[in-house]
Order: sequence, then C-alpha cells, then structure tokens
Amino acid sequence: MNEEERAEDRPTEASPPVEDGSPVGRRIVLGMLGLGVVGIAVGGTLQQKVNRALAPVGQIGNVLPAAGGFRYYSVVGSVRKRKAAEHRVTVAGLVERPRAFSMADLAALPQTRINRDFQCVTGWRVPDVGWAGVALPDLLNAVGVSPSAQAVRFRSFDGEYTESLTLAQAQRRDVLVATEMQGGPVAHDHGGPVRLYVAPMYGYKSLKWLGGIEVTDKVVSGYWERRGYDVDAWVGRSNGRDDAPT
Ligand SMILES: Nc1nc2c(c(=O)[nH]1)N[C@H]1C(S)=C(S)[C@@H](COP(=O)(O)O)O[C@H]1N2
Ligand SMILES: [Mo]
Repeated sequence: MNEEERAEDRPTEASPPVEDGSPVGRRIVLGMLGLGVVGIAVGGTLQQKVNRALAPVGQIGNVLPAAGGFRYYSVVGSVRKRKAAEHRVTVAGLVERPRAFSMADLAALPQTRINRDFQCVTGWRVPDVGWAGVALPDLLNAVGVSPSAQAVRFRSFDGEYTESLTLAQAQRRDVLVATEMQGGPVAHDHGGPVRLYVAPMYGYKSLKWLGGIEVTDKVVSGYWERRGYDVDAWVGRSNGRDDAPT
C-alpha cells in the first residue's frame, strides 16, 4: 500500500456516527474503515465482517443513562448487591500473605485521592471525577508480592468481567482500589462497594464490583480485550509505555 492510499484510510476526519443519541466513538469508525483490509486478511461474509468489527462495542446494548455524565455499564443483566459490611476483596496468587480485606481493612490502609477525567473508549467523558481508596501498590505491599510475579488479574463478582494489568502498571500510584467516588461510597451501579480505578487508562480497565485480585506470572486478557480492545489502554498516548511517569 502506498502513502496516498494509507492517508485515505486515516479515520481522523470522519465524524463519529450517532446511535440512540449517543456518540459511538472513533473505534467503530476505525473498525468500519478497516473492513476492507480485514476482509482480505480474514474473509467471511460482509455480515460476519461487520459483526467482527462491531463486537468491541457490544456494550452499547447494555447502557443505562446515569447522572453527571456517566453511563452505567454492565456486561451482565443485573448484579446482585453486596452489603459493604459483608464484602471482602480477596488478594491471592503469587503473594506472601494471601488475605481477604473487609471494608474496614481497606480503610485502615493509607488512603489516596485522585481527581481526573473519566474517559470511555466509546466516546463519553466525565470531567474531574473525585476518587478515593487504597493505591494498588499499597495493597500489594500489605500482602507482599512474590519475586516471580509479573501481572495482576482482577475479578468482578458479577461473575463475568475480568481485567488485568502488568505488575509495572499495577505499581502506579494512580491505580486505586476505590471505595469512594464523587464524594461518597461507590454506588452499586458504579461497581460498589469496591471497584478498580485505573486513572491513566480508558474506563474499561476500571473493573466494577471488585471481588478478587490475583497476582500472576502473566497478563491474561480481560473481558473487552478478548473482544478486540487493546490490553494496554492508555488514554491519549501510544500503547506499550508501562513506565511512563504518573
Ligand atoms: N464489572 C464490570 N466492570 C466494568 C464494566 C462492566 O461492564 N462490568 N464496564 C467498563 C467500562 S467499558 C466502563 S467505561 C466503565 C463504566 O463505569 P460506570 O458504569 O461506573 O460508568 O466501567 C468499566 N468496568
Ligand atoms: Mo467503556
């Protein structure tokens, strides 16, 4: 492919299509422009190609409107509420002292606050959201990470959603095990009592209804990553820069 053809493929000039009044974002545009290429490389009927290209944004079907610019996302129909007093976040795998943390245990660890825009890869963005909780490195310190550890995997108690970070990403101080959001406890619909908040990455990294953390020897693709999203989800810069400063 010569330079001219490549320039025509660039999606930057395309305006995002609108579906049900919500902007669908650049990824669909990218996906559609990529169809020709994918078609040659992978084959299949046009319908199969479109389905493949749109698979990563399947979450649009599960959007509920929410206050303050957020949309509530869940890949499962409904998630049973957990009482904060009964909830535990287990931390296990390649750690020296596996442990189940109650909300009180989390509150007893050093607390970190972050104010940052929240950005979903499908196009919506909420400016200046306040978060608080335990910085993931502080939680990992509390259990002691084994020398063979390379990555951290997160499980939602919704039974479906998982996410993962490299150990270097998980050691960043702007990655929180969040117990507060927008000045109060994390609401159930936002993934409470505890959710992950990965400030430098797109929203899909911020796993809701956090139930388990497992320290592992390799990165395992998360829910959306198995459906086409990038494993490294940095907002606003090129991928693969684990060591970028906070
Ligand atoms: N368990 C779980 N976590 C999840 C999701 C989900 O569907 N299930 N969606 C992700 C995506 S794509 C985004 S943008 C944010 C949305 O957070 P909100 O529902 O609090 O707005 O949650 C992320 N974490
Ligand atoms: Mo998202």
